[in-house]
Amino acid sequence: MRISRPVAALVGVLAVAAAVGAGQLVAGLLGPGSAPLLAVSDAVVRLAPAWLVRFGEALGPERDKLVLQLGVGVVLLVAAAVAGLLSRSAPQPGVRVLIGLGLTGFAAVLFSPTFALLDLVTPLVALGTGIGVFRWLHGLVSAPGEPAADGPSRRAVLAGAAGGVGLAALAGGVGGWALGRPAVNSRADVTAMLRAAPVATAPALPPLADFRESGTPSFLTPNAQFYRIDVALRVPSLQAADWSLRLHGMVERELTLTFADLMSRPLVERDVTLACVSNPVGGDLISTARWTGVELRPLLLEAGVRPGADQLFSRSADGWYTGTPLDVLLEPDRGALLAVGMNGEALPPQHGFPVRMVVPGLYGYVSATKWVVELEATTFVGQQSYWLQRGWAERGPIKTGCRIDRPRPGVDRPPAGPVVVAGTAWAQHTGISRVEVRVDGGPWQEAELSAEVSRDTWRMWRTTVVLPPGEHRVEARATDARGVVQTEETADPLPDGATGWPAVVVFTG
Ligand SMILES: Nc1nc2c(c(=O)[nH]1)N[C@H]1C(S)=C(S)[C@@H](COP(=O)(O)O)O[C@H]1N2
Ligand SMILES: [Mo]
Repeated sequence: MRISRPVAALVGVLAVAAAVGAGQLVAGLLGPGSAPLLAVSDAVVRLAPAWLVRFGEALGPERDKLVLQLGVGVVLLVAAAVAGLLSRSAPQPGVRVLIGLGLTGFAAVLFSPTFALLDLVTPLVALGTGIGVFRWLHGLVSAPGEPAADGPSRRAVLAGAAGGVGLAALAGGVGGWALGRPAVNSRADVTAMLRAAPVATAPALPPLADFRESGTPSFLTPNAQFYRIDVALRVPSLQAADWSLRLHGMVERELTLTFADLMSRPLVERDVTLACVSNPVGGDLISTARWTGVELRPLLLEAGVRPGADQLFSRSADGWYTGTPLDVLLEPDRGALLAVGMNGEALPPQHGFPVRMVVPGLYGYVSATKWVVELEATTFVGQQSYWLQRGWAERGPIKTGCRIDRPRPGVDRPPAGPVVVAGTAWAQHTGISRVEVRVDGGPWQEAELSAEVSRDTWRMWRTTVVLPPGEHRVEARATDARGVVQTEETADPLPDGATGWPAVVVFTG
């Protein structure tokens, strides 16, 4: 008997839903790296052309990930319906489609950068569930003749089966999500450890570290507002107790550190402004935190980096990887950290719990590895980092820059007369010595600077300009502590960071 089209499609969709639900449940037990759906989305990110990934980054780290997962979900839904529709008479064609989908998930898990052998169980369970449910439902709806007169109608049997499978799939998905949730307790423990630990604390912030009342950001960015950039579709949920870091490669002595080893080393606190290379002029992919952590340089010295090594390659639990120039990390006063704390608490999951790298003066993409689990002394010739492979520069020193935070174009419409212009400026690891503002291409006027906290952090500025009624273009430029003025030449973020003087158009009236 031929199954009607809608019923056939429903059988396919239910079978795939059951497969995904089973996969999520097993992934919750075995680890997120084994979830086939996630692995497929992840593979899409890895194989996507650079322009697509950049576009994704422009959408914002949360939205692009959601869009990608939805896209994969829609493709899967269509494939599931097709599997059903091809099987209106016999189950075999649909089963073949399911096997195709299953193999895709299998391959994605197998070639995932975080692959472990046990992870293969998940796509196998998902595939087995999918085929089993498909065959069972198919048999149910294509059985010849009506069921016994006193039994439930075919429609009722089908509705019952559909509801049951749907609910089981949902329960599997929710169960897997709950099992795989980030290590909440472990974070609370680390926060408590940090509060009790002997930390060489950073000095208290001076009273005028920011000009918030004039519209600048706060000097320290609250963790919830700290910009976020990464390619992790699912935040790794490592427990601190399970974490370890291997330092190996071109070194005299390989080191392996557990979280307890790390915490037993001298802990320091350091204010550092992190910036993303893809931040456009005027953008907000820049934030500052008070990081607590262990100095990286003594660890490198202990391991004994061999001559010839010029890159410290770092890998994260989610399979991302980058390379940091070793000469920078080995500078006696660079102050690179393996950070465990951020503004007085354990790192938030999205910012690298339990351990990340922080290197003052370098863009995040070459230095700020979150969820770091491996460090390898190597050469730039020998290994290429994730973003280098996608066209970004090898070394990523942060370029001197500034941003105008007030007035906000299109939002603030100050009355003609004196208008406060305020913002932030940065030249990490060098420091800011001057910020100037000009109106409509007129003479530069020097702005007041906030108290300097450290040369590794941003510095706020403000000044008052007199604006006649009408439209005005306000520009700013920063000068670093060596006297070098930020370049006027405009450049795109790709390949090594945007440049140009920020400008806002203001209407007074
Ligand atoms: N594991 C991992 N670490 C990563 C990234 C990533 O994609 N994966 N992105 C880097 C980039 S490009 C930046 S700008 C910083 C951002 O750190 P944040 O999200 O804590 O602000 O993290 C870096 N560390
Ligand atoms: Mo970045």
